[in-house]
This record gives sequence, C-alpha cells and structure tokens, in this order.
Amino acid sequence: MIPDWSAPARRLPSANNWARRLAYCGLLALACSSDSTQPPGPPALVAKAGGDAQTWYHNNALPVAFSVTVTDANSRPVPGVRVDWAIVTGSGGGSSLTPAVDSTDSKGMAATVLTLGAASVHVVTATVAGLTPVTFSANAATPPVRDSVAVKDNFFQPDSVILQVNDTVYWTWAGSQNHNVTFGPGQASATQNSGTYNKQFTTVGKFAYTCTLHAGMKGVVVVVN
Ligand SMILES: [Cu+2]
Repeated sequence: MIPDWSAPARRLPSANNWARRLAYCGLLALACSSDSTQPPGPPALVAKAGGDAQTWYHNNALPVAFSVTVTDANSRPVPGVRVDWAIVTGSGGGSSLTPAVDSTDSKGMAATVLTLGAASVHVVTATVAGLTPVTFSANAATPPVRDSVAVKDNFFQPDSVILQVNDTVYWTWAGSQNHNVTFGPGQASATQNSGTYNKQFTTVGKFAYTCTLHAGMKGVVVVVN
C-alpha cells in the first residue's frame, strides 16, 4: 500500500494533538519547536544505508543486504513507503533480488538481498516514486576450488578460508607442538605434531573450528555455491 501523501488530514496533527502539544510545551515552547512526535511528511529523500560495493561469489547471495532510508523534508524517517528494487546491470544469469518490492519500516528503512548471477558487475537501484533513485553495485568473483591451511604453534594460517561447496580443505601441520582440528563434539582430526588432515565440505555455510589444546587457536571455513 502506498500512503496517500496528498491527503492534508494525514500531515496535520489533529485538534487533540495540538491541544496536547500546547499544554505539554507551555513554557518550553522553544524546546518543542522541532517536535519529533509529529507524523512525518511525504518522502523527500532516499539515502543509502548499507551494503554497497561488496565483492562476493557468482550464484551466492551477498552477505550484507542493500538498504536505504527514506526521510521527509525534516530528515524524519517515513514508514510505509514503497521501494522498488531493480537490477539494471547484470540481470539474467541467475541474479535476483529478495524482495524486489519492499516497504519502509518504522525507522524508514527498506532492504533487499542481491543474489549474484553470472555477470561480474551488478548494479541495483532503489526507487521511490518521485524521488532520485539510489544506486548500489556489487562484483562477482569465482570462488577458490580448494584451500590449504598451515597448522602452526599456535595458530591456523590463514585462519579463514573460502571455497566452493563439495571442495576440500587441506590442513598441513607445520609447527613442532601437538595440535588438532575440531569442528565440534565428535568431529576432529588426530592430535598430532606432523602430517595432514583433509575435510570435504558438502553444504553451504560458515564452519568454525578450533584446536582443543590451545585456547584462542581457531579458524573458519566459509563454503559458498
Ligand atoms: Cu593447538
């Protein structure tokens, strides 16, 4: 639903509200001159709130949603405003927006999640009727097909790897002390001071692991489509 901003009754406080404001403000009239309890006016500006300029992987949703804030002429957030999201560069090839149409919340915010397609550059606009659209961009890369981690005294190097679903991470012990790779109860490499451990990742997600022998010795495997 698009609010009817042309209806004057919606913009003006009711007689009761005015009476309350007058009673409340009293001697504090100056302090109340920019009363934030007034209902916001019609949308005047769409501004970028977050998510712009990410680089992520083909056929994966961006980690951070694109978001905008809609405000009135006095910079107050306007709820219930329709925001249309559109892919203007990089459409097709599996790219999509969820949702494609959104409505601003009580803080005047609306958001969408872009799933990257085959294109390397994606450009997305957020449009509110009658206002200048806001433009977001994202770059799509090809995920690494495998990754290697060195198990050192006492850290994993690198402590974060990204790979594609069904690929394998290769850990190689490169220190002198005993260490292990543990993803949770019942899932661990041997505790050893040399050798290797491989694990294939068959589901998309973020998988944190530790060495149970050394507090703070931890890493994460990020698996994408
Ligand atoms: Cu360790």
